[in-house]
Amino acid sequence: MKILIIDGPNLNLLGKREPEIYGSQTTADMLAEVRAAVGGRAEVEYFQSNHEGEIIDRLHAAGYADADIAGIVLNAGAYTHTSLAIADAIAAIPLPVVEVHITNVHARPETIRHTSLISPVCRGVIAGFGLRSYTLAALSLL
Ligand code: CA2
Repeated sequence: MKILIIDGPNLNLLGKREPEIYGSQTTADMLAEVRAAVGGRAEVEYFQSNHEGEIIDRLHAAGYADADIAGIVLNAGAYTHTSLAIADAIAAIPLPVVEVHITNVHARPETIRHTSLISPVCRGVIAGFGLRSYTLAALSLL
C-alpha cells in the first residue's frame, strides 16, 4: 500500500526561501518525518510540480493507473485558491485526498487564501501545523 504526497507550485523552495513563513525544514526533512510516523504500514511516494496540468495528470494516474495507491496528501499551494481544474480532478478519482497546508491559511492576511476551491472535494483538511501537517494527513489516511 502506498500514500502519495503531491506538492504544488513553489513548494520546491521549502527551507530555502521565506523561512519566516514556511520554516527552515526541507522537503527531505518532511518526508523523513512522514515515513518515520507511517513506519511499515505504507510506502510514501512524493511528487512535486509547478505546473497545474502535471498535478492533474498525477492525480489521474494515482486514481486510474497506479493500482497500489490508497490515498493522497495534497498541498496544492496557491492553486488551492484558484484551480477549479484541480478540484474537478480530485472529484473524478476514487481515492481519498487530504488537503494540507503548512500555514494556517485562514489566519493569513491575504483574504484569497481563506478560500479553497478544493476543500469541498477533499476527504479532510489539515492546515497550520508546519510540516507536521503532512504527517497528520498521512496518519489520517492510515
Ligand atoms: O501554507 C501552505 O502550505 C500553502 O499551501 C503554501 C502556498 C500558499 O500559496 C498557500 O496559500 C498556502 C505557497 C507555497 C510556497 O512555498 C514556498 C516555500 C518556501 C519558500 C517560498 C515558497
